[in-house]
Amino acid sequence: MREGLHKIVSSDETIAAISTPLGRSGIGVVRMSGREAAAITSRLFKSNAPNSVLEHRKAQVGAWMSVTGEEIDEVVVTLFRGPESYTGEDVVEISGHGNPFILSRIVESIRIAGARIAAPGEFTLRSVAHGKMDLIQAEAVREFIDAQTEQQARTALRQMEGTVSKRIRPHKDKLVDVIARLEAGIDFAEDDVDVPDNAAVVKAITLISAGLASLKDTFGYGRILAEGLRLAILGKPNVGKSSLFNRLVSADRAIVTEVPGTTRDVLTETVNMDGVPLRFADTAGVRETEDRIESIGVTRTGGARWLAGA
Ligand SMILES: Nc1nc2c(ncn2[C@@H]2O[C@H](COP(=O)(O)OP(=O)(O)O)[C@@H](O)[C@H]2O)c(=O)[nH]1
Ligand SMILES: [Mg+2]
Repeated sequence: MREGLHKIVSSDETIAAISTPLGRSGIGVVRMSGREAAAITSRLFKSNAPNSVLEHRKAQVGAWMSVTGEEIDEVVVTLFRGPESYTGEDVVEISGHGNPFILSRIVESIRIAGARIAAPGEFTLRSVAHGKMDLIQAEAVREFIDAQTEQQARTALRQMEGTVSKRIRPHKDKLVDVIARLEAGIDFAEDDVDVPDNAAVVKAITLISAGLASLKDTFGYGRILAEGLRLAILGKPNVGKSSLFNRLVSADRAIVTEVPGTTRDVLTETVNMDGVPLRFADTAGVRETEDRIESIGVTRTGGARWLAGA
């Protein structure tokens, strides 16, 4: 797989992108990765310290210039020499001021100097291609960034650090071993090589399969933790759905009255329950109605059933 990814990732190209959200903040980071990263930095960055050279993991303060020699921002630049970097290639992190317009100008200067704009997830893709992390860990990076609760963050962090990969590896190694034995059996069928007997192969696969099944059992919980649960409150009108919803989300979100058919839209609210994000949906309830607006709500309640995965 790694060989395959290597083909997708052309290491000839140096990529750059803004790595922090597009908003105003104290600092904003532009990241650049690839063969030309250090050379482009030497060309566009003027360190405040005279005669300074770019060094692995050493932060330097200075001016980031446009290709025409105009100062764009005062920045801190850090070089990470491959393979000791996020992507495994030379990486330069440029911390400028958190202004999207300024950061875009920095990226543009890098592009003119020979890099191209990175596609979403491309830094992580390169990291996988260069064996810095596997796909399971790459997925965890996204989950970690998306985490909304402490529990989610903790789980994603463990996965990012390779806990899940370590649990899968033994199964994979055993499978590769079976494949190797089978292929040897085919390649040397006519020679006098010890060919594994079918019973032994079946036994090995059965064992692997059982191991994978128990691993799969932990997947459901992991997925709930990562994605949260969606839960719709369904029932006849005026039975107290909205009251229950308000209690569950600890807010006066839905209007409660003694008049049946008060709720007409699907209301949703997410609460953190022991680290699992629970998304509750209050619905119009299920009934035949003459009221045009309520009937739209009732139709949406049908949609909410799907939302709850029921
Ligand atoms: N007696 C009693 N009334 C309730 C209870 N929960 C809600 N109600 C009342 O029932 C009426 C309908 O409640 P609501 O939450 O709007 O029901 P929904 O139509 O299912 O959303 C309101 O007048 C509430 O005050 C309960 O547990 N006991
Ligand atoms: Mg209601």
